[in-house]
Amino acid sequence: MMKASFDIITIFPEIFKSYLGESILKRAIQKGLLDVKIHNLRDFSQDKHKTVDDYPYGGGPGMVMKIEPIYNAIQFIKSDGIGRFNVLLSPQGRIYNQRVAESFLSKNLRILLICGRYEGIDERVVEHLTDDEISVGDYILTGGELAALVIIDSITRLIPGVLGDDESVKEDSFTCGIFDYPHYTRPPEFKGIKVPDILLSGNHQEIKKWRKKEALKKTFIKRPDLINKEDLSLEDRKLLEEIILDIQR
Ligand code: 4FV
Repeated sequence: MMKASFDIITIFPEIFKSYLGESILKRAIQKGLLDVKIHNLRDFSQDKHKTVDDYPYGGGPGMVMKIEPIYNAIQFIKSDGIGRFNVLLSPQGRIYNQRVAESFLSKNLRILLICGRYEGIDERVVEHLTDDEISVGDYILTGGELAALVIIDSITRLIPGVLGDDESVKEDSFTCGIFDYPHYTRPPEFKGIKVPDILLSGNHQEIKKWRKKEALKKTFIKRPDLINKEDLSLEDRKLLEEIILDIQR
């Protein structure tokens, strides 16, 4: 049985309890498909004030996360003899996407997520205690905890048995390199806006074709950078040419 396992180093363990205590991730934990151990970094500080940050050498604004508590936390976590893949969440990391999520899952790694806070983290953590540095986007958060939840969520949902219907993953946006097809549900008409007739036709072959074309069209319009023509089948390349002609009309 495939399982996602994470250790999290954070100074705000409570942040994780609500998100992991609801819905799909809660059920994944109950089913034994997800395991998350949360470690409060302050428990690994050696001074009586539980200090985890300090002033930056060389001056400058803000505080810097100290290396010793992080080192102590990693040593404690690894003392169970199970190897960890240490991931630092940082805006300077490689950009996280579906491919990275799939790659982490395929390697069946027990991932240790280090959540930064403050102005930054002692560079020696990056250089000597980190196997990978990941950014969830080119913007600055107040802490790495949200980034850690993004990684946990996006990897866990790929595990068979986590989502109600495992077919969903196969049709996800990005899984096939292009966006998912448009979705509709009742009512068939809302304030004069109708659901596309094809979806009410019951003609599953035509519906499949329509969905493929719409997915390709949406991707071409919104994120043409995601389309790599070399990866498209001959049929899809023809479909794309049809779409481009339709748009140009
Ligand atoms: C971030 C990101 C991020 C930087 C200062 C936490 C913050 C604070 N993490 N992807 N973008 N982290 O902005 O992962 O330490």
